[in-house]
Amino acid sequence: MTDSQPRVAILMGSQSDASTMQHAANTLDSLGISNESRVISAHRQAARLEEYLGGVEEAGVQVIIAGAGMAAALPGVVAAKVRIPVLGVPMESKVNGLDSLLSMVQMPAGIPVGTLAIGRAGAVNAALLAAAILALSDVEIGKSLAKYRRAQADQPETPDGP
Ligand code: RP5
Repeated sequence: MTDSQPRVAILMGSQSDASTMQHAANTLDSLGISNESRVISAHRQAARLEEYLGGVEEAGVQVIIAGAGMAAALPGVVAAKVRIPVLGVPMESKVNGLDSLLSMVQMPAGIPVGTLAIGRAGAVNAALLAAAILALSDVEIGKSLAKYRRAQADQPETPDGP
């Protein structure tokens, strides 16, 4: 979902991260939370990232979700530049994503990144955590989140497959 004032920004280091990070966008969409996605590498497009982050808080973004693989520097670099919460999603890259996870989670004290699980689970949960943060001051998002949790709890007990 994109509109003129997204509340959550989803950043990723490469087009190759897009299929994983789409799960974050889909989850935010299902909760009715406006979001925008941008591919901006911390290494390859450092100047573009700095320019984007310079205006992102004033534009109304309240949480940033950043996905990256390999050196996985993007969430940490983003967190160094903004005051709003930054949630990191490690991509399944070279060593099943363990390299990305360990890189991302090892932030020095003072600049936090809320690092989630590797891959799809992390992308979905980053969106749900962003929703929970926004729900602290937005009753409607709180209701959407409660509905999502109820639907999950009401899933059938019987397996679909053979
Ligand atoms: C990281 O390097 C990106 O986040 C991506 O996960 C990884 C590989 O990027 P590509 O070489 O596929 O563009 O910066």
